[in-house]
Order: sequence, then structure tokens, then C-alpha cells
Amino acid sequence: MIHLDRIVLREIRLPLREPFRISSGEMTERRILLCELFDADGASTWSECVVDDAPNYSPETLDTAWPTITRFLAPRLLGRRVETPGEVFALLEQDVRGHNMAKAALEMGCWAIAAEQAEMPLARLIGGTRERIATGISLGIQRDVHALIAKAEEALAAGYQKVKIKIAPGRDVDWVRAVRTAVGHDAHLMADANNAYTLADTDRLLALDDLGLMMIEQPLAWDDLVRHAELQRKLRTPLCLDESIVSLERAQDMVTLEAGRIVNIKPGRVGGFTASLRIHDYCESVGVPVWCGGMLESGIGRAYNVALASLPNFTLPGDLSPSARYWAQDVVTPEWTMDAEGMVQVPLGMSGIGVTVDRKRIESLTVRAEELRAR
Ligand code: OSB
Ligand code: MG
Repeated sequence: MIHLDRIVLREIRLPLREPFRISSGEMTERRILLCELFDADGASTWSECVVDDAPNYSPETLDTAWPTITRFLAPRLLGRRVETPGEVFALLEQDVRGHNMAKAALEMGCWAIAAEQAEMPLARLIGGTRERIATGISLGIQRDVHALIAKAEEALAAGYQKVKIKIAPGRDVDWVRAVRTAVGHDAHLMADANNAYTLADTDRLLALDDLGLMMIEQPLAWDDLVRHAELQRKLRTPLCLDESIVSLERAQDMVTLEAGRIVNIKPGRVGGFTASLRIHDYCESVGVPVWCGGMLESGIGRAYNVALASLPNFTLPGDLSPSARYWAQDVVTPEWTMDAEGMVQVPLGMSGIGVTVDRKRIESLTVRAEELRAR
């Protein structure tokens, strides 16, 4: 049983080792929202709300998630007894529209509390079966095509099993073709447009069809399915939806409309693990492969992604780069690493999220904190 009596929210600032640019914006430093959850029985854990500073990926930001949690979401959990973490999503969904990342931070934290109570690794509690997970890298938009080629070659040499190239109009077909020529036809490449195109760009997108990409991620609007379906009818390359899939129902709609053939599951975007598990199971039942995306999480958010990606239908490499790719120093020990085969180990040797949170470091990075208690 889960019975939270205290939640502490914190904002920390963590500078990225290099700026990360996507078609809709650039990040140099992450403003990260962390939650610490305390159960009345003594169990506690950390979770991460994967919002960013600006609403260029989803409508949520750190500054919308914070008051949504304090005013609307945390009061529903604090002081309440809940039998299983699988009930938390419905509790947070009831009459609260949207704010999936805010919901997910608390919902996933409840799963980790349950894992602590059961003395089980989170990955096993949710039904994960893998011990190692194939990893891909997401390469931000580079200064020029030469820089992009160098990054892609470096990533493949390091063992990454998939290279995702962020694209935008003018930095797309020629750039991806140049990478393909440099790395050869066997390398697993894909492109992610983060909504940079419309159907008026169909010819340009069709030119990507000859480059042997595993998939093209979210070329059209963040909330669109119908136009993605129109595009998919013309493309041989599978479309993968990211931004558009905010719930099980949207994943079902994607399949019904044939708007895409692959789903990128980010637990924050869909409201947590319960929704992620439903989408995973549904996709498995209709033969749609899924993989785990990333939001430049700290090592805390990464722990949840790794646990989720250990489920059986996560058959494609996830955006689960090791800590050192993002940060000079992560907030967890051990830091997340990847072996030479591009595999991340699922931590199965301890209960809960599988890493130890460096509280001293988090305290030194904290710019604000707020404690919430059962009333
Ligand atoms: O579209 O997948 C995306 C990062 C921020 C916002 C959106 C996306 C991304 C990434 C980075 O691609 C994935 C990672 O965490 O390495
Ligand atoms: Mg994406």
C-alpha cells in the first residue's frame, strides 16, 4: 500500500556538456524538476518531471508543472491510502486535463515507492524482462554537415546501435545523405524533425525515402495524426510518432489511421508508467514496435526510462545515452554507462530505481525547493 505523507519539489540547474539543438529550440543548461516522495511507512524515492524551460516540445514547462503539482496533483495523493501504483494514474487523471509530465513525476514515483516496499528492482516490478538494453544516440542539429558526420562516426565507433539525426528544413536531405555516404548502408540511422514540416514539404520528405532510414520521427505537427497518415501513405520509410502520442487512445488512433508504424514511448509524455504499460501492451498486440525516447533527463529520470525499456516489446534501441554524454557529473551513482556493444545494463542488484541519488550534489545545485505535506 502507498500512503505518501510528504513530497519535496526541487529545481536544480545542470549545464549540458554541449548545447542540444532541435528544430524548435536549443538547450544549453537544463532546469530540472525533481520530486522526492516519502511514504508514511518509511520508504522514500526520487522522481523527475521531464519538463523543460520552454514549451517547444510540449505545452508543459517547469513553471507550469510546479504549481500543477502543488495545487492539484500532490493534494490528491498526500495522506491518501492507495492499494497499488496502478491506481494512481486514474486518481491524477480525474478532471485534470493534460499536464501529463506533472502527473507522471508523481505516478512514476509511486511505482518506485512500491518497488522499494516490495524490495524489488523497479524494472522487475513493472514486468521488465531484459537485463541489457540496446542504446541509440540522438544528435542535435550541428553547426554544419561536417560536424554532423564527425558526430555520427564517433557515435557508431563508440558502439551506439542507432544514430538519430535531428533535422529541420535546409538541414535535412543533403545532411542525412552525407552521413549515410560516410557511415555506409548498414548503419542504423533515423531522423527526427520535431514538427518542423507540413504537407507542403512532402517532396522534401519523400527524398528521405532513399536513404535507408529505420524511421522518420514526428515530421508534422505535435498534435497531428491525420496529416501524418496522409504522409505515411506516400512514404516507404516508417513514420514514428513521438509528440502526438500522449495516451493509449492516441496510439490506438495512430494504428487505426495508419498515421505511423512505430511508437516512441516517453513515460513523462503519456502521464507515467501505467499509461506506458498500456501503450506497450497494445502496440505489442497489434505488431507495432516501440522504443524508449529521452528528454535529456538527469540520471534519476533515466532510471525510469531504463526500467521501462526492459519490457519485451521495446525491440528498438532507446535514446538512453550514458550520463557522461550529457553532464560533466550526473546526480546519481553509479552514473549511467554504455558498453562497447552499445548496451546499458538494467540495474537489478538493488531495489527501487537502481541508482543512489547524490543528495549533497543535488542540494548544491538546488535553486528552489518546496515541501508538501498531508493536511
Ligand atoms: O524529440 O526525442 C525528442 C530531447 C528533448 C526534447 C525532445 C527530444 C529529445 C531527444 C533527446 O531526442 C533524447 C535524449 O535524451 O538523449
Ligand atoms: Mg522526438
